[in-house]
Amino acid sequence: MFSNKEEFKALFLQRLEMTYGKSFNDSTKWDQFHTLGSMIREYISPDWIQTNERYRSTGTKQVYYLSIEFLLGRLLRHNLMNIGMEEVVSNGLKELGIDLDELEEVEADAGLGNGGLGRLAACFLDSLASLNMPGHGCGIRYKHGLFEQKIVDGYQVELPEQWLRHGHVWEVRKADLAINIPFWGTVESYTEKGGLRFRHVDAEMITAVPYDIPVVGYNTNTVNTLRLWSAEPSPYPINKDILKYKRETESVSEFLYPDDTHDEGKILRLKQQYFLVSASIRSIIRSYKRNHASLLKLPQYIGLHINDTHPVLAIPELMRILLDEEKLGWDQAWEVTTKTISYTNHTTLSEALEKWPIRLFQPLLPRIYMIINEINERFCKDLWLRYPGDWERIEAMAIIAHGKVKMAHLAIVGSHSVNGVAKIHTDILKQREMVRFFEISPEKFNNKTNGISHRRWLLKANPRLAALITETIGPSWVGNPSSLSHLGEHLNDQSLLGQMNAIKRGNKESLALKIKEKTGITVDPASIFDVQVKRLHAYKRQLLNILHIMHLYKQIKDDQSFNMHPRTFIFGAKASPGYYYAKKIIKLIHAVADKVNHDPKVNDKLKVIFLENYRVSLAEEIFPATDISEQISTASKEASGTGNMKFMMNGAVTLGTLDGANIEIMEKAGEENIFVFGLSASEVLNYYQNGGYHSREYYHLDTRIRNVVDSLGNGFFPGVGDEFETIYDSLLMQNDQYFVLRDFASYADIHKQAGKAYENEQGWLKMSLMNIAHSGYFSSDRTIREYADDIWNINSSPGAVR
Ligand code: 26V
Repeated sequence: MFSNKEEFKALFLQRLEMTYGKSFNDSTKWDQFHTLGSMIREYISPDWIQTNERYRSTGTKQVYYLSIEFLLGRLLRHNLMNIGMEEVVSNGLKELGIDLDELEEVEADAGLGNGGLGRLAACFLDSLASLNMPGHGCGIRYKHGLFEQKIVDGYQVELPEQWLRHGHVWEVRKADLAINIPFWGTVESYTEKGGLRFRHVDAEMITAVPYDIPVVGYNTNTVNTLRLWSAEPSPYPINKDILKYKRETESVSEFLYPDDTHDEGKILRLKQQYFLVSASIRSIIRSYKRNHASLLKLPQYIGLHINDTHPVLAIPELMRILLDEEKLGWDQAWEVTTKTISYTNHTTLSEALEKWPIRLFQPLLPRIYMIINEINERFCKDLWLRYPGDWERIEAMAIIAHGKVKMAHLAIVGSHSVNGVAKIHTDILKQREMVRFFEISPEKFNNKTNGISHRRWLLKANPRLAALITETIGPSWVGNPSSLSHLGEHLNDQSLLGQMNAIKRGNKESLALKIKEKTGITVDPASIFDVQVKRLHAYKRQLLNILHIMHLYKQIKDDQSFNMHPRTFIFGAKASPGYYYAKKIIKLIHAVADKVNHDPKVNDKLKVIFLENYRVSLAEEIFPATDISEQISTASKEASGTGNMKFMMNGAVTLGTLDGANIEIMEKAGEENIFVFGLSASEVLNYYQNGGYHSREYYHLDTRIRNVVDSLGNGFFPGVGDEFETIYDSLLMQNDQYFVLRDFASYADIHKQAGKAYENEQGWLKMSLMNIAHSGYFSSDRTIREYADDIWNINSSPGAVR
């Protein structure tokens, strides 16, 4: 291929002209990006082949991470960095008059996820490959990733996302490895060697075609695989309206998270889930059988990890293969299955726990339903032996009850490991949400606090800070992020603090330019950049943030002597298309922004920015430019959060509740380096259990609260009428179920403290430094090592260092 700048340039020019049949001068940015991407993919290929060969020849155990979401973002710069060719390529391109930064912008984000869960999967793949661990991803190649958000007149409008419009340069289609997946039809029984057997007949087939994406480790020649399945019509003849069949088939991999508020959407979502697991497991077993005679040893060589309950049909699907195809008995099949499968829970919110109506499930997946039914009956029988007569308990724990299949129960019963994603989350699972399951199998439950790739979120996203860190403590932190702690030894190094300050200022200036370009609004890089970026959800309480901004606005207007360090509040958030309340909050943020940003009386103190279409590539520009990280979910509700870790690693100081991983951030960074406010999780859970909260009391007793809440409907926002009535009602009529008013006063107080702290520049920089220094724990490398040691039992299988 190429090993230096000159070779790179020559090959690049030759490739470009050969592929596109035009001269370099006539080429577009897209031609150039595609040429470069395909060169890098080919560069990676020999290592990809060798990695697979290495895993095969050593017979090492391999793990497959099954996930309905992978939020990869862009891959060009990431891959260049990981293969150590960033400088060669960047310099070579420069000599051709191409700016790599600009070329990078051509790549569409692979946005195959909603938020934290999907991005976690992407960080895990990065860590697995970088740690030379045999771990691969299995997902769906959605034609349209998460919708593109446009804001029109303050309202969110969703447009279909088009990441595949120009093709995806990193993928390799493997049509010869396609697999047919059966849906509908019936189950037939027959006897064989005296035993009763079952087969699924008259099914409608959907063909799953794999597209493989190489997952390149950092500074190693390990290249794992992310296999994404695309749904295509089956080539077999069928007695059906062919166009209708084609449409129905292709719809399976058309959209990420189709609207499932109606039956048709629910069926589609269930189809996606079975499509993913069935294609993945059939292909995994197919390659396993090339090297192994018996499926009984499967757990010794294969681990299947299910990322939340979406891929939980892996359990009955593996059972089906072992029973119907491999002809094992139930007990053997069950032992193999449970030893192979492990499960991560990512939420305790009851509305997010999947339950599928039998009336939809059974006709779509008749054999799978039968197997779940059998699992349920055997499980309930065991419970009966353990708790004779305790119907109430058995009903509550059953996998099938009240006409529904409870996917979380199936996941716990059918796997050998159940983990939460932060200490407090796992404790809540063990002590409350899943306490009855914990009682019968305590050994299954464990915690794996989430992590993020420090390579993507610090080394790549914030190269100047990364370089300063390396200059200060040496380069070992890249391979071993916990050694970032050595930064703590430089707490009094004025020059270091000064440089950190300059880097943050530079990053804020870049973001300010972006804000100007996107919104037309000028923000002052000397102001505090106070940021809340994440999905819009009531429990994440963007409402608390915006109500507090309204309060600040009123204070500045009403009180001439009021003084505060100027602030720029920045939001980024997508609301689920059918989530009416969340969309109202987006509108409210825009109404406040409109009022504040156009009021010259407050403008030297306050600006409110909403950055539309929040996604991975935008996040990479925001985290390095943030001073204050808003992590303000109602305590007990956010399982972990991972944005909180990205901010911390980039030197932002958390302002948050004691929820999710914020608690561990506080433990690591030190109480003096984080701003904590609000109810604790146990206080919240206590209110839910015993009552005692009356939001109206807070409204009546606190004039600040009354003022802002009244502003939602009293003409404060001209021309909006009763636009915000739903929000007003949620706070006062529905007793504010996320404790926004309850936490308002302490939130306002902590903001005052944070503002004051910021004015002490040295003090602030030290807080920032301590956050970076203790962020190494939150590298996904640490998380993945824990999964590898405690759950998967896999080892590092190193090739050579690049
Ligand atoms: C999904 C839904 C869907 C229906 C309506 C309400 C609702 C509420 C929450 C969810 C979340 C589903 C699972 C999930 O994405 N969990 C996130 O996982 C992250 C990675 O572990 C973690 O950092 C976040 O705290 C957690 O919310």
